[in-house]
Amino acid sequence: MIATIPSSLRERQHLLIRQLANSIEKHWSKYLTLSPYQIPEDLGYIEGSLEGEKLVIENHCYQTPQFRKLHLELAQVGHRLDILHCVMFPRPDYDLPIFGVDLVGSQAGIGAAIVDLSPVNSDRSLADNYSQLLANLPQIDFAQPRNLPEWGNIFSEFCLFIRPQNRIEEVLFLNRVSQFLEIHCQIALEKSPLVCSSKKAEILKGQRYYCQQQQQNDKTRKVLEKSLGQVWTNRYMTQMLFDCN
Ligand code: BLA
Repeated sequence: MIATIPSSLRERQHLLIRQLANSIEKHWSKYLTLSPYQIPEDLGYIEGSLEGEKLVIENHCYQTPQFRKLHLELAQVGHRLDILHCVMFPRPDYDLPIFGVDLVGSQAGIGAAIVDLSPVNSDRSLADNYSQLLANLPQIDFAQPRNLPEWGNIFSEFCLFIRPQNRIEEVLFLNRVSQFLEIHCQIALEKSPLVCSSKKAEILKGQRYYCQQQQQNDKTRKVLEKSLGQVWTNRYMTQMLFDCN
């Protein structure tokens, strides 16, 4: 008898999620020197179905000399909701912004697509090299930009938050994320670690604030709580999604 090997979640997910997951991993392996990352015990692959609907979560994590954690998460709720979440946390001795992307889709299409390079220094602005390269990207006029929630003060002026209207806009979003990743990986590779301990402390503080704000996303919390319950959700949001030691 041949055992059936469950296919990776992404094969069953929305096309844009599959393509973005592949693109992120392609950039990571092209530019960065990846090592394994120890995922907290029992948080790597999760299945939960407290209130009926089954939630499946698959995590892929790495570390590199510049990044303490590269996190790509794919999740599916029943046949209703497909999610991609990705965050690149720099080590505190690297003066780099936090790259983050979130896609939330249903059968009706992708409802939320957000990407940013979020500054973590005390004046919450991106360094000149980032600002110049990002400002030089050709302007794209998406038909349905979305407004950031209140906790979204962590995002930069280059944050892109939209509801893609069609396949053309999905591909434009995919390409824009790829441009963000290329800029970010190339700048990261040129960086040397900081020696100034007060600058490191400033960065750590900024990363903690980023995590605190993201933990206030009630939409993420609700989806997780329905399947995993409050205790697990809290642990997952503070130790896996937005941990900051
Ligand atoms: C929105 N995130 C959402 C929404 C859901 C999730 C259901 C609402 C979608 C909508 O309004 O159309 C759910 N996202 C999840 C879940 C996970 C997830 C369950 O990642 C993980 C298991 N969120 C991030 C990152 C960013 C982010 C890295 O994880 C940004 C870089 C942003 N998600 C983000 C924002 C919203 C959102 C800004 C809109 C929130 C709002 O409008 O209130």
